[in-house]
Amino acid sequence: MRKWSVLGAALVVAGTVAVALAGTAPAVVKVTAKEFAFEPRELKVKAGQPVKLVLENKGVIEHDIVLEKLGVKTAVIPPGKSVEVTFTPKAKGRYPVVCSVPGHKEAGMTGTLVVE
Ligand SMILES: [Cu+2]
Repeated sequence: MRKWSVLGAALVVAGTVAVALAGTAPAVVKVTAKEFAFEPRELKVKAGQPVKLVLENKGVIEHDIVLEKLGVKTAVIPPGKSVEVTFTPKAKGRYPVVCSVPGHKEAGMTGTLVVE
């Protein structure tokens, strides 16, 4: 009986350390925007781990990146500039990514954030 409680306590401590480590190290995800696509189109991150999303505009007109279901939105940035936003996805799933400049989503500026 005693052995099991020691093992249980060790697991709880190990779990806490893992959560603490995940909490301190944001995953850096780089995305480029051009007319009219994001590269890459699919981004993979882990639930509960902070994400630093860096958008670089390699196009010739303004773009942004929006994950409406996660409440994430960057400023609209001009060509040659970049912008970053940090957030922590809590729940696993597939979240649509779009550029919110009128007409861009329809032209193909969409993608998916996969939270595993
Ligand atoms: Cu755009």
